[in-house]
Amino acid sequence: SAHAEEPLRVGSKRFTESYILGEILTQTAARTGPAEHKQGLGNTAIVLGALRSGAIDVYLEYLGTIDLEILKNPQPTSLDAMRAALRPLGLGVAVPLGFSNGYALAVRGDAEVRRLSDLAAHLDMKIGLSHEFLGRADGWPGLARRYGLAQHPRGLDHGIAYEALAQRQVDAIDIYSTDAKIRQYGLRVLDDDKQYFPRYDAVLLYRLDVPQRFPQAWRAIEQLQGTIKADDMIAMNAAAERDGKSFSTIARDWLACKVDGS
Ligand code: PBE
Repeated sequence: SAHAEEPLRVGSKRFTESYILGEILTQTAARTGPAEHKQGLGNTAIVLGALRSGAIDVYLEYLGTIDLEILKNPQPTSLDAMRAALRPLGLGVAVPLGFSNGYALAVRGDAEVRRLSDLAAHLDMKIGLSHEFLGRADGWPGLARRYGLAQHPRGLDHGIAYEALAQRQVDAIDIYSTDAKIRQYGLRVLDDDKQYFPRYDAVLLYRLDVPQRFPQAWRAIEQLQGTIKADDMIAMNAAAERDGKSFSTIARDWLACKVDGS
């Protein structure tokens, strides 16, 4: 059993939204006791490793990522199936926040293509993809197979992908559906006309002993269920990337109006 003063440790991945949600979880837990945010640990594999080793207790993950990338299921499964597969690892899924943040491919607003299947006939298009998407089972390899795409994408840091697209260094990029820059750059998100991508609902991935070790923090965190809609998340991502607000300020402002104000 934990020492009374041991902090609840929250992790996050290395992109805007993950930092913000890590702050929201940490600040929520901090109202009940010590809490610590280990920010921007790395990609999915690294944050998962930190969770499994006990270096962190909880982080915000996405259902499709749990299903296809973490559990390596070849096809999307059910939430019950995911829970059953995670239990032997000492992990659980809970508290859907109320939005999903999915992968898609996007092009400049004046491009000819509208659907992912249109890409097959445009071999001249240069595709730039975030490094994790390039290698993931639910990323490029499966997408290329499903749609018969023969392009050779290059790896791009997601932080500079929108600028590279605007500068015409590439003609298509992978986007996260709650990225504020989709609207800001007037991009067209290509229709996934062969339903390749699964749902990526935002949920907590946590060590199963957390509710017993941190009962008050856990009850506080449970109150976040269903409270963040996609437009809220897009606005928070914009506050960071467009307005340059700090992740902790964005989280504090959101908690002040959403939780205290309701
Ligand atoms: N994303 C988009 C994902 C999956 C879809 C970047 C939010 C992630 O696994 O982090």
